[in-house]
Amino acid sequence: MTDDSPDIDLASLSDEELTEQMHSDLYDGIADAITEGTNIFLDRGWNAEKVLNDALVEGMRIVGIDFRDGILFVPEVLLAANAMKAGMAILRPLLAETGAVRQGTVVIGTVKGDIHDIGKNLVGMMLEGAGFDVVDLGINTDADKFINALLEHNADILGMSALLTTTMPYMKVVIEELKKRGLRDDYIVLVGGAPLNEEFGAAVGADAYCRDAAVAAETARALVAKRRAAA
Ligand code: B1M
Repeated sequence: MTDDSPDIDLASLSDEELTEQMHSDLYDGIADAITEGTNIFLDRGWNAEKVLNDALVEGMRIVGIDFRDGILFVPEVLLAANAMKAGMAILRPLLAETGAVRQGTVVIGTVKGDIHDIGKNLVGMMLEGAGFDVVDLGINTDADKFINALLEHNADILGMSALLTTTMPYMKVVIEELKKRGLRDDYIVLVGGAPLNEEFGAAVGADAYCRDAAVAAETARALVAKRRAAA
C-alpha cells in the first residue's frame, strides 16, 4: 500500500477517498498526514469516535494483517503506531470532554512483558470521556506497581491490557496477588486486548472482559453503579 505519488491535497478528497488515504498514510507511518487528515475530518463535522474508528483503528487493523503475514516488520509498524498516536492526540480532548458526571478512578496499564499501548490508551481516553479519572501506568506493568497505584489513588477499578498470548496469563498473577493481600473484593477488575475473550476473563477471575474501548467504558459505568447500589 506504499504511496509514491507527489503531495496529495488531502482537503480536496471526498470523505471516502480521505478515509482510504488515511489508511495508506497510517500504513506508511506518515504522522503529519494523519494529523492533517484527522483535522480535516473534524472540520467536516465528523465526531471524534467516527474519525477514530473509521480512519485510525481500521487503518491499524490493516497494518496488523500485513504484520502477521510478514509483509511489514517491527520498524514499519512502530512508525504506523506513532502516526496513529498523532491522530489520537488530537482526538483525546474531544473524547474526554463529554461533561459526564465523575464516576470514580481507574488504574490502567499494559501487563508485564508487553509494550503494546495503543489499545490501552484508547480505553483510557474512552474512560475519561465516560467520567472516570484515569491513572495510566503505561506498559510492562508488574503486580506491585498495579497494586501500589490502586491503594495510592483509592481507585475503584483495575484495568489490564495484554496483546500477546505470552503476556495475557500475567493478568492472573496480578489478580492472585490481590487475593493474597485480601484486596480482591475492593476493586472491579476489567481486562482486555486482542487475544483475550470472555472465557479467559472468567478463568483469570476478572469481573469482565471488554472487547473494545467503548465496551470498557460502558462496563466500567455499569459495574460501578451496581456496586454503589449494593453498598
Ligand atoms: Co505487536 N503483535 N509485537 N507490535 N502488534 C501483535 C499484537 C500481533 C497480533 C501481530 C501479528 O502477528 N498479527 C502479534 C501477537 C501474536 C500473539 O501473541 N499471538 C504481535 C507480536 C508477535 C509482536 C512482537 C513479539 C514482534 C517481535 O518483536 N517480533 C513484539 C512484542 C513486543 C512486546 O510487547 N514485548 C511486538 C511489537 C510491536 C510494536 C512495538 C512494533 C507495535 C506496538 C506499538 C505500540 O503499541 N506503541 C506493535 C503493533 C502496533 C501491533 C499490532 C499490529 C497492532 C496493535 C494495535 O495497536 N491495535 C498487532 C496486530 C493486531 O492486534 N491485530 C500486533 C490497535 C488497537 C486499537 O487495538 O490493541 O486490540 P487493540 O485494543 C483494542 C481492544 O483489544 C481493547 O480495546 C482496544 C480499543 O478498542 N482493549 C482493551 C485493549 N486493551 C484493553 C484493556 C481493557 C479493555 C479493553 O481494560 C479494561
